[in-house]
Amino acid sequence: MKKVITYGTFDLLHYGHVNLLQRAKEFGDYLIVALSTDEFNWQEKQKVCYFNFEERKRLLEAIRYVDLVIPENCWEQKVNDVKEFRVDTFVIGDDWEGKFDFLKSYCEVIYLPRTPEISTTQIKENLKNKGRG
Ligand code: C2G
Repeated sequence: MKKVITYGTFDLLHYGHVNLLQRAKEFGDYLIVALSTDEFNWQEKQKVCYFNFEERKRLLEAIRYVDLVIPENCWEQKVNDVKEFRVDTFVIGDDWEGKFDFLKSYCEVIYLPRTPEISTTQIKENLKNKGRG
């Protein structure tokens, strides 16, 4: 069984996220998503999520490409995750190009093109503008 892992916040889940998960799954048979916890998001990414960890986990678990959701508590857990889950391939969007090349000593590292024109920030902006009448 070929295992793939990816990491992210996945808040206000949108089709850009689903595109990433669908393409990530194509690299193997089993896709693990390490989902950033609320604490990690705030402390390390200064992100305040609309949906909390449990709600975001529930949404991800409903996606056909996702086989397991685990918490992402810190930047440093990736090597342990790859070893513990015997991961073959690490996949993430190319906004992170090069940032995780250190994992190449442990698994294949793939950066996939992001889906253009969609982001959680964009969604929030659009909703705010709509609210302005
Ligand atoms: N993504 C994408 N296209 C978009 C938006 C997001 O392909 N339009 C991808 C990102 O590149 C990432 C995944 O969807 O691979 C999740 O995006 P975020 O939730 O924004 O993830 P991020 O905050 O970048 O967290 O340790 C790694 C971090 O946890 C990654």
